[in-house]
This record gives sequence, C-alpha cells and structure tokens, in this order.
Amino acid sequence: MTQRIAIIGAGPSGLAQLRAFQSAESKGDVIPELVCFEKQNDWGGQWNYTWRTGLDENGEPVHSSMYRYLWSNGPKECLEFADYSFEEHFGKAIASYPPREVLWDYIKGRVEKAGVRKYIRFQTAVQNITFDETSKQFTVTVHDHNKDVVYSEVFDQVIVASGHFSTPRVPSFEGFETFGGRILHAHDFRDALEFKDKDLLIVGSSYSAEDIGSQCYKYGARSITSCYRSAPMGYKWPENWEEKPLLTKVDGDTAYFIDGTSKKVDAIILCTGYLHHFPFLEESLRLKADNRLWPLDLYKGVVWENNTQLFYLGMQDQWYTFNMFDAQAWYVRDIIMGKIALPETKQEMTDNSLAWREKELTLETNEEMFTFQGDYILELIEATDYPTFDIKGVNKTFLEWKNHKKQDIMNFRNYSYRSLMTGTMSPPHHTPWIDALDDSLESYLSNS
Ligand code: FAD
Ligand code: NA7
Repeated sequence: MTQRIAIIGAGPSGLAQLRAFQSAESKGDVIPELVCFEKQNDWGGQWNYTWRTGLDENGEPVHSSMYRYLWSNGPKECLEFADYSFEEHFGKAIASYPPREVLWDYIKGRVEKAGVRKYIRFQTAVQNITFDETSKQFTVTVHDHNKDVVYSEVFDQVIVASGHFSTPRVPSFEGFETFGGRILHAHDFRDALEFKDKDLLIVGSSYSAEDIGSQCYKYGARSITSCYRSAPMGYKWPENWEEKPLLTKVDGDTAYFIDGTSKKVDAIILCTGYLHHFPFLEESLRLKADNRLWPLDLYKGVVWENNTQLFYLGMQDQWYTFNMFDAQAWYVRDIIMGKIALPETKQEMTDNSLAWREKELTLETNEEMFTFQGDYILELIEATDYPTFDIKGVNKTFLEWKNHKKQDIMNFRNYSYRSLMTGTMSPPHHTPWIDALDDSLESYLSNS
C-alpha cells in the first residue's frame, strides 16, 4: 500500500511541506502520495488577500487577517527562502519591506517552479480528523465545496499547517453593547481609509496594534489612542497618537482607562491576538497553545508527542517565518521518509521539549528571543539537506530592524539590508513608506 500523507492548508507552511517532498523527489527519492487540502480557492494562506470578513462564499470562516496596504512588518531578508532568493524570483534586487502582493508573488514563484499545485485540492475544507488505534491510520473528512460533497479518506500521516493567526481572541469590555461606533477585531480590519478623520481606539500592544495604528495614521485618522494590558509599545509616536494603560469601560462614545483618564472615540479595534484553534481535530490530537516561542507537546517544535504520525508546522510565535517553516517541513519530511529517527520513548521527546521550554522561560530581551528561534532553526536544518544559511546574519538584521523601529517607528521601512542568501545589498525603495499610498506590485517594482 502506498503511504499517504494529508497536509492541512496551502499557506507558506503547507507549501513548504510540498516543496520539501518535491525537492527529495527531484534528487531521486520515491516520495509518498501527497494530498493537500486547502479551504480557500487559491494558495498563499494569509497572503491571499480577501475583502471578505466573517464567513466566506462557502460559509467557512474567512481565513486571512491581512488587510489592504499591508507591507512586510520585518525585513524580507529575514524570511528569504534559502533555496529560492528574491533576486531569482524578481530578476533583480528589490527593496527590503515589500507589500503583501509582492510577498505573495514570491511565495507563489517557488511552488510554481516546483510544480506542486497538482497535489492541492482547493475549496476543500477539512472538517474532522480521527485516528484509529487498530489500523494506525487517520480518517480525514472534508467538505469539497466545488461539488458540495462531504467525503472521507484514510491517511498514514497528517501534517497540520492551518496557521494560528486566524481565529480572533475577542475580549469584551463594559459598555461595548451600547457603544455608538464600530467595534471590530484586527482579523476583520481591511481598509485604513474607513478610519480617516476618525478618533480611533486600539486595544493591544503587539504587532497588530502597532501596524494597524500606523496604517490608520498614514491614511489620515484624526487621532489614535492605543492601550496596553502588560506593557506599552513605547515607540516615539506621532503627535496625534497617545499610549495609555488598559481600557476599563466605555460609556457612550467615551473610553475610560485604568489611570483614570478618558478619551472620546469613534471606533475601537481589538488587536488582542488569536487563538490556536483546530476544530477539525479529535481531542487526543489537538494542540493547545498560546502564541509563544515554545508550545509544549511538540518534539522539535513539530512532532505531536502523543502520536508521532501527526505533525504541526508553524505553530510558534514568529520572528522567523518562511525559512523556519522550510526548516520544519524538511525535518518532518525526513522523519516521514525514515531518514531521521525519533527517540525511542515519548519521555525522551518530552524531556527534549521541556529543556527548550525552560530556556524559553529565561528569555527577556528581543535579541534573546530571536536568537533562541534561530538556534532552533539551525538545529533542524543541520539534520536535513535544506540549504544552510547565515542565521547569525539574520539575527543581526533583526537587531538592526528593532533599532530602526526604536529610532523612528514611521521610518523603519525605509531602510535596506543585505541578503543573507545572495550577499546582494537591497536598493532603497523609490518612495518613503509614509508617502507610498499605492501598495501594488507594479508600483513597488517600478523605478519611480
Ligand atoms: P497561514 O498563512 O495562516 O495558512 C494556513 C492555510 O490553512 C490557509 O490557506 C487556510 O485557508 C488553510 N486552512 C485553515 N484551516 C483549514 C481547514 N480546516 N481546511 C483546509 N484548509 C484550511 N509574517 C511575515 O513574515 N511578515 C509579515 O509581515 C507578516 N505579517 C502578518 C500580518 C498579519 C495581519 C498576520 C495575521 C500574519 C502576518 N505574518 C507575517 C505571519 C503569517 O502568519 C506567516 O507569514 C504565514 O502566513 C504563516 O503561514 P502558515 O502556512 O503557517 O499559515
Ligand atoms: P499577539 O502578538 O499575540 O499580541 C496580542 C496582544 O493583545 C498583546 O499585546 C496582548 O497583551 C493583547 N491582549 C490579549 N488579550 C487581551 C485582553 N483581554 N485585553 C487587553 N489586551 C489583550 O497578536 P498580534 O495580532 O498583535 O500579532 C499576531 C501576528 O499578526 C504577528 O505575528 C504579526 O506577524 C501579525 P499582553 O502583552 O499579552 O498583555
């Protein structure tokens, strides 16, 4: 019987998995049968923009949380694929903070070249996955929305690559029921122009708060008030942006904060993060995790310790993204193909994970955190034939990026960095980010 692998999701992680297997096949290996289920009608995961919010055309929850005018929030040099450079894709060096469409194009370029689209069943949402202890196989039940048919198939291994920035964490605050303006979660934010000339309140102090606030500033919000639960973002904000401690309640159109201050606001965006949510997995298979660098129960960050026929990709909080998913996918491929042996007992795997977790708990600075993730990636790529790359150089780039943000949060995207894959220095972008209102691929790649 042919070994059958189910991959859930054709975002960057699922695509990394398909590319990993295709790479082995191109070197002469016989690979298992691959089926990738993707509920959207195209690949790219979060990077496949949709105007929709709520439910999609098939009644499935809309996956992507990305919005118009989104530009990479870190230098592209930190996420570059080691086997497919930006220069190879675009035929020239490009600037360091591409908008979403440019990154989507790059992601697609590698998998088009690899010819792996044939493995993907689009518009097919995974509904249920169970494991049979007797046959040692999974039954995967899906809804094929092309034909409106629900069917099940049996697989030997399952790789969950469904992402974890899609199901919003939505707290409520006193007075929300009667607030006069719009309240939404970052997952449903699409267009900053909606908030032009408005007084905006943002709850949260992480990436979404920073970037959605910056976008709304750029596209003409009258004022931005952001509030934090644990710690302020602490950047030097423009004059009309104020950071406050946490919201306590709203009354009419006035928001009250725990320091006793208040502010009249027109709209509230909850940038309060996402849930790891796997409604399609039976209880014994379901990862339970927060957005952190070392979720437990995953040996090497990918193998489900309770059932080593199940794998998860990309479930960590992400400094590194695309090349981390690659490192994980190559590693999972080699376990499945018998090139990497797992420890003999679950205890050994758990002990290994716990050692990483203990280290994670000691991390305090940003530098310690991305170095931790870089060390993890290096450990994975040293075990496979994924092209090794200059992780120390990437860490250095992360540090420069953080420093640029500290200097001027509205200016950091105007810097350029050197590719750690090709050694080429990126050119500056033709227009400062704050003035670049057109985020199209054509505009970004043009010379003026
Ligand atoms: P996703 O990209 O989430 O892909 C998961 C795929 O699984 C989707 O295609 C989805 O449709 C599919 N799926 C889910 N459930 C099912 C199901 N039941 N059945 C079938 N298919 C299913 N990263 C960066 O490197 N730089 C950035 O600038 C950046 N900005 C971001 C901005 C936002 C607003 C968000 C939310 C994330 C951002 N990220 C950024 C992180 C981003 O999550 C990763 O870059 C990347 O998309 C993660 O890839 P993934 O494949 O693991 O998950
Ligand atoms: P994150 O990075 O998980 O951050 C979530 C933020 O929401 C963080 O500041 C939390 O504060 C805050 N939070 C969560 N719950 C609450 C409540 N109940 N009240 C107030 N504040 C709360 O999610 P993001 O959406 O910013 O980023 C996710 C990805 O999207 C990221 O990787 C980017 O690439 C884009 P805390 O610090 O925990 O007190």
